[in-house]
Amino acid sequence: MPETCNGIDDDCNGLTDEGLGNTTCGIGACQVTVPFCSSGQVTQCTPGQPVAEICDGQLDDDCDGVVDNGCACVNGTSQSCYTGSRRRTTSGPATWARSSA
Ligand SMILES: [Ca+2]
Ligand SMILES: [Ca+2]
Ligand SMILES: [Ca+2]
Repeated sequence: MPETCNGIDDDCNGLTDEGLGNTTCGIGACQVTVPFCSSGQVTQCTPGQPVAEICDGQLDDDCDGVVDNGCACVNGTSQSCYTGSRRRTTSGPATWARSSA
């Protein structure tokens, strides 16, 4: 029998609930990875609590999928600082271009 999360060595290879992988939930700084199975039970994955965005150039602290949204521009960061209309070019590398409209 294939291994399932039940606390039993279903496939009789001497290991119990092995190879079932992990569960990941949440986004940004709230992302949590837990073992899929723990003590014979499927683990509930609870995302971390969002906090106010911190302008650290790295983490999506408030977990809305955007890093450092609402932060002022800082030299050396890759955040888009252009506040006018913008569009993504439809071919070539992913670059932002000033809209002609
Ligand atoms: Ca097994
Ligand atoms: Ca941040
Ligand atoms: Ca954010």
